[in-house]
Amino acid sequence: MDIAQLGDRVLAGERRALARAITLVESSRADHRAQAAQLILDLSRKNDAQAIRIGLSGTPGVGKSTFIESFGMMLTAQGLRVAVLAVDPSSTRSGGSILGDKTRMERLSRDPNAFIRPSPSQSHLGGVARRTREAVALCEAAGFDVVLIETVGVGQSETVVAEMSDLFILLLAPAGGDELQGVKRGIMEMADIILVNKADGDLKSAAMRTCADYAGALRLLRKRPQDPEGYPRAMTVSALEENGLDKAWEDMQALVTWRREMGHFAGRRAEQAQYWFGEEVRHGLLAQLEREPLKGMMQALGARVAKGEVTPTIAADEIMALLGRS
Ligand SMILES: Nc1nc2c(ncn2[C@@H]2O[C@H](COP(=O)(O)OP(=O)(O)OP(=O)(O)O)[C@@H](O)[C@H]2O)c(=O)[nH]1
Ligand SMILES: [Mg+2]
Repeated sequence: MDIAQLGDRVLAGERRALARAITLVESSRADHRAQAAQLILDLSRKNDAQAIRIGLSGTPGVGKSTFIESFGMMLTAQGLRVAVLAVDPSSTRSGGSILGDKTRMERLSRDPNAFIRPSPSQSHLGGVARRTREAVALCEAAGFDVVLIETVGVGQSETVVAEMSDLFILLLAPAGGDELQGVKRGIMEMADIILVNKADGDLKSAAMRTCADYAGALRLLRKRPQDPEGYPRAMTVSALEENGLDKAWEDMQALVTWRREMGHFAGRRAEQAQYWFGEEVRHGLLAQLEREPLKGMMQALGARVAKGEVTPTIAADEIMALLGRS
């Protein structure tokens, strides 16, 4: 495969080249990894277009797919090009994976200004995440104005998506009671905008109450340097009736503009690059333990530890010494 040529076609915004490039970065074959790394490097040198990367998280059924379809259609109607990617924490999750969802996002998937890419099926979140991050960079190089990265909110996936996004949006459903739906504090602290969805019909007043509760909770959080006055904020939307989406987009743009002017936008991307560097190193070290010769040595030393012939600490030091040398 001619990597330089593939890169040029991605830069020209060719969808088939983009799809092919994403397949390349998703491959775990060593030769593909090397080509993918070259491709990403080439593109990072040649491309200076910046998309707004929007991470979107929410529990199953909250309306992520419906929101992405409505919100995406609104953006393409404004002449913007929209890419949709997903980070799936598990390959076996029930409910709609974004692939099954292509049917649900029927209008958007037929829109020539939209590009929808299902999540790579892999059980290891870290592996999927690293590749999705590269897929984001590819979409950006292909000239998409907005890249939406969806994740269902379980485990570590929100953190991973927040680390590849300029904006992190939390989608919530109207709560029955007055409890804060058990959204973890750590997740709240990552959110730039909370959208309480389904603010329509019978659910409207519950949505408004829930929104007020979350607005209150957000005000209690420690102020972050990357936020202007009034952010992070909570608002109601109806993905189904397409209400409040224009306002949500306006607020997202205002936040991005402010962060760009204040240097937080570039600053955050720089921090994220460091985060992913650390992740790659950690992942690489762990991968060494799964390969020979270290794999066999781990087993042999493990057996000796079990028999009491060597202490866990000294055995671990032996492995660490080998890692240092390899
Ligand atoms: N009333 C109302 N229902 C909605 C709204 N948005 C989504 N729904 C409904 O909620 C259900 C779940 O919507 P989805 O968009 O599939 O939710 P999701 O978050 O993608 O769900 P998973 O993919 O399973 O995680 C569907 O029956 C939607 O029609 C809304 O704004 N108002
Ligand atoms: Mg869905």
